[in-house]
Amino acid sequence: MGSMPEPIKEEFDVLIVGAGFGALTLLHKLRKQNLKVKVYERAAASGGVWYSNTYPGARVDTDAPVYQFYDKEIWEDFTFKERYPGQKELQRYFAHVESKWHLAKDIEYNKRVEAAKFDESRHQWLVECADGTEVYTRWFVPALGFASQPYVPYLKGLSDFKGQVYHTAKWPQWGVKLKGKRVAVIGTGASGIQCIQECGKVAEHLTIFQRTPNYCLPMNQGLLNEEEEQKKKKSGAYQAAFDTSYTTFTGFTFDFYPKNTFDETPEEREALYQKLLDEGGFRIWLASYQDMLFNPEANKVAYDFWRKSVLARVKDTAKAELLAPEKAPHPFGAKRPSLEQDFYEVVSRPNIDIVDLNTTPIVEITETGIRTSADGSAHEADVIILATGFDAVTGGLTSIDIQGTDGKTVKESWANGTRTNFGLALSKFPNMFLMYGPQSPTAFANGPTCAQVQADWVDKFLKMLRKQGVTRIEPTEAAIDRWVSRVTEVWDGSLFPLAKSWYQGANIPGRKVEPLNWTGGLPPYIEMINKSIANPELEDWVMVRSV
Ligand code: N01
Repeated sequence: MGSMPEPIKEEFDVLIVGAGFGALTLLHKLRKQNLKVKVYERAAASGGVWYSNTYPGARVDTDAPVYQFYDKEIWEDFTFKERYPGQKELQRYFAHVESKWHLAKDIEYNKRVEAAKFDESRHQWLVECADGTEVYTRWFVPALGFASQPYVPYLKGLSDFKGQVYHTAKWPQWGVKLKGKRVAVIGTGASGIQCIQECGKVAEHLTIFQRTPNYCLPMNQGLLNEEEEQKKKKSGAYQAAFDTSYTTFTGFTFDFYPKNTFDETPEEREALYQKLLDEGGFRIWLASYQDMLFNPEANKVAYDFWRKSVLARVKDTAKAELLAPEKAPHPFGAKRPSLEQDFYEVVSRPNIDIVDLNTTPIVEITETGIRTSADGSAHEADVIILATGFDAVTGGLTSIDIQGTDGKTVKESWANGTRTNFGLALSKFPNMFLMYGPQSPTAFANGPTCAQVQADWVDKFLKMLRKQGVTRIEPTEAAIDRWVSRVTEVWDGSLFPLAKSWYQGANIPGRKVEPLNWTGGLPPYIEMINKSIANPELEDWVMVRSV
């Protein structure tokens, strides 16, 4: 008997991996081009980070109205209840988007892409999923976000711990009871701060294991009134905010203050800082003096102001010195600050301890808690929360076995450094476009603004390529060299390299430290990516037209 014929594989024009902001807007746009588009999402619902990060207190750090899609069909009848919406509301929002744009029929959930290989004879990618599915697609779009690969550091004895252990990004959908428990939180990034702020209110005892203090900023949370918001929508205020977001450095509605720190008197500075702090959110970081992230002296003035505001709230001097040390551990804003509501009041409670891992590092996890170098016995805990972050920006992509035309995976290709053209495409990986990936504005831009910019670009580019009969395209090495140099040059001119942050992969032991984001601002980025495809010869690209 002959062998069974291979089953015929399904073919798509475009396969998008992940169902977050980038993927959904791209799916919606590309379907209008009559393309056969599919989204594969490993989780059970859309939302990306807003599906997986269900830890207590998870909420977005962008204030209304720009943390959403700018399509009127979506915003006209959905109004967020809070100025900074929480994770549950964002999940509801994603359900609203799916239903309005009728997306569900083109998304497969619980579908994990494991590998992809470019087939030169077909100019298509062969994509394999964990469930054994194999499909062909002409265009392949990993839209994995920058925080899809949780990072757990090596902690001796972790598997011996008899209590419960959770990473913030792998929190059970059904929740975890923390009330009355002894809780230990390792890590004080954005996830740790939000989690501590909530669980500190219910836990019997909370121990915070801090390596680097987070320069938390007041959120100035508030409820949104449906009637008021409707009025704003009708008056054009929403549309104006969306339009503004494309013109600012970071895709928010505010921009850097167009003066240098020492152009103003100490009194004027104090007044500006206070105003920005009172308005809340990232303003004191991203709407402050334009030299704050470039000039160390200017930065120190900003740090000292911030520190004073924290000391006024934390009366315990030992805790205050750990949370806002006299000597700044890194420049103000060179690591991502977290937004807080009452974090400093919560950590001031007597049932909360802060362990400084710089003076007393973790030695091991025992069956009942965490032992540091200073302890005879461990810090007893019922629950350990790992708020230890992500193999950020590149980790999602390098964890998939995506093989280029030279036989190397993305991970192997980037062993000596990340290389992309505009954070959108790679050499030797034809017909592959990234959304919200490395070397694009990603972590330095409001998420939805960046995602919509890049989805517009992919949409426009594919329209043009299809019109010209292009079936295979990849950026030139020269274009990539230029972009990597540009990304590095802009980064090196700032104070960002001085912080050991995930912005440059410094949080992963052994990882090459390099700028992972474009820090030159959204407007020039938009201009550059559009210019690179405006030229009919497409000199940044190598392409093949099929007859
Ligand atoms: O991760 P992080 P995150 N021993 O990498 C510590 C976005 N986000 O999940 O700073 C002890 O920032 C580490 O210490 P250090 C946002 O863009 C957004 O909190 O390296 N500690 C750090 O304190 C954010 O920036 C939102 O010294 C260890 C922490 O773990 C990004 O995601 C909410 C350690 C990790 O912090 C990542 O945030 C949440 C070790 N071995 C996240 N290893 C909102 O919009 C690491 N740490 C609200």
